Amino acid sequence: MASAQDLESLAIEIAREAGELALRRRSEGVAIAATKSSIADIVTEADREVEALIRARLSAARPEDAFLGEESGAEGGTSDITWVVDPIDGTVNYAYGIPAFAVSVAAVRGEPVPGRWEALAGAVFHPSTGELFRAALGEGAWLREHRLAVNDEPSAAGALLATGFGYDPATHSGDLARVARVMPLARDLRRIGAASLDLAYVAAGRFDGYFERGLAPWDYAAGALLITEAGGRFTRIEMDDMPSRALFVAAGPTLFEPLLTAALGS
Ligand code: LIP
Repeated sequence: MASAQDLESLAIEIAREAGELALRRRSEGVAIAATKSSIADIVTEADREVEALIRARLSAARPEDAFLGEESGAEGGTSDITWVVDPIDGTVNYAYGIPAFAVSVAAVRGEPVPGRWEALAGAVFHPSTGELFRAALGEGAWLREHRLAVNDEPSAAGALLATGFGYDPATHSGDLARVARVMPLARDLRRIGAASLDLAYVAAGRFDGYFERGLAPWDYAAGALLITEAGGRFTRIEMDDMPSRALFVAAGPTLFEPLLTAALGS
């Protein structure tokens, strides 16, 4: 039975190799392969190639495990481990040449259903900076040899928050109303365009908090573990108007409840 640290080591190794491939393909020029949920929701040939590499490495190392990836979907396994993978998180940034994209690899235990699984290990690799954020359950979150900790001493100036918006224009008015409700808590707002990096930055204390609706499981599976292993709180709440487009909130213990209350609008 592999330990969480064994799974973390594999996630690190694969995320780094996958990220280096993504960076090489970016330098060679990026081709849009298709659109998905909307015309704005694109997939590049590199997304598909990088995910194929990750699947091949995982299948070779742990053939009994299940897989859930953004581009190739789900494949069952015979162990109780599922790998939840976003090969290039921040695909639009990647296509435009903005160096804010990451490879997110997580190993979860139990049902491969968001909210029901237990994350055991995760790695978020930012190829453009070489930063690799990693965590194993109960072993803390790390960047290189630096142990990560959320910022739990909000500034008198307010919180530095991050958010994102969905690909469906019909969701933007509700998302902007949420921003308006949250802004009284904030000194400023950042919108990187890659949830896994947003979450890694909350874990590292670079953001005080994060909120967004509509993330896919692969966007946050690794980042959520980084945050909880860095002393933060993370929640996924299904909203009445569209349960499939859950609200995600992450922050240090002090900011979490006020941020959640404002984001919910209750
Ligand atoms: C992206 C997320 C980002 C969100 C974007 C998109 P993708 O994931 O990481 O936070 O705001 O709309 O969902 O599509 O680049 O893998």
